Amino acid sequence: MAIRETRSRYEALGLSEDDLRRLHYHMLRARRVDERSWILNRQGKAAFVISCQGQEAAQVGAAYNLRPGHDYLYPYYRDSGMTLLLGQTPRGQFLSLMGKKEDPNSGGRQMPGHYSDRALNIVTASAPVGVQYPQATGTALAFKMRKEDGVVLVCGGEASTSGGDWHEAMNFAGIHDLPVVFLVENNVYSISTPAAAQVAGSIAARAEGYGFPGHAIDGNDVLAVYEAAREAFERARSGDGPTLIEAKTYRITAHSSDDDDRRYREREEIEEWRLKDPILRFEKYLAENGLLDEEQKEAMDAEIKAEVAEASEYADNAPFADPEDVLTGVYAEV
Ligand SMILES: Cc1ncc(C[n+]2csc(CCOP(=O)(O)OP(=O)(O)O)c2C)c(N)n1
Ligand SMILES: [Mg+2]
Repeated sequence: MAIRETRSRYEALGLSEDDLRRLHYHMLRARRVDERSWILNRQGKAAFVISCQGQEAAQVGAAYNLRPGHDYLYPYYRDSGMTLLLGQTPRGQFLSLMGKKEDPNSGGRQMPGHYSDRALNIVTASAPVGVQYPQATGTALAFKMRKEDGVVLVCGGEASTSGGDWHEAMNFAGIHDLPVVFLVENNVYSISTPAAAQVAGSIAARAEGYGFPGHAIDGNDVLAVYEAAREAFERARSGDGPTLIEAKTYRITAHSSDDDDRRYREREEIEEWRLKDPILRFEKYLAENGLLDEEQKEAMDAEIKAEVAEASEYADNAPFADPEDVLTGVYAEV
């Protein structure tokens, strides 16, 4: 009976068993790539790491709705779970991390986390927090003016909603009923500043003031995120306008490899959230529904780890970007 009830949950969402396996695969792969990134940092091979760990359900559940190369993604620096799902590779991730010439995002010239891919319609983020929002609404306006059915997914952390860009974009999207989905990955911290000292009231509730729906959801439940995002994508595609989703989650790692989080949060708090780890939670759900046993889990993990090891090795041996390439794409050729 219990199995039937939870089963009907994903069946009601129109997801097949294969979909569930892919959701699991993409979350686990993003985690393993991220873990490897920290090792490369500690080995002195990657200067800077910024993590998706803990936010995989929010990222994979939302991005699973994107049609690669058709819809547009404006990710923020933690969204490797999204870019990997869309078709970027662990190799590309490590090449970028180590500043190698073959880095698909920028040829080794940008900081890690600035994802960019023309073929996949992933638009690079600028370094100032929040500037992606008005850019994303511009693309959504273009879709509308061209009468195309594309949807724009734009993402950021909870602190990015404290800046003007976010509000301007929300207002603009509301006025023009734009096909855009705002995903706020509320991970409780902005570097060392807790959300309580950074965000007034409810983020999700702010959408009402801009004339469209906002939903606060459990961002560590991949099916809940998928469901909210699917509804938002359908709304956007059918011309009904934007949706805001606030996915409540938690940043398991420090802000970045340059930050010592023992200075501003208790270890117990992290341990409490580790119990709500989105991947372990989904694995439990799959196991309870007879869709994953230990052997299958280990086989998938072994496959991912082999890919990650090969990718990391490849990137390690790849040549660095040429120093003379540093200004490519920065100034016009005269
Ligand atoms: C305009 C601006 N202010 C400050 C920074 C420095 N900064 C980089 S990331 C970050 C934290 C943003 O927190 P949040 O939006 O919650 O995202 P999270 O890193 O928690 O995922 C800050 C303050 C910046 N890049 N741009
Ligand atoms: Mg945050």
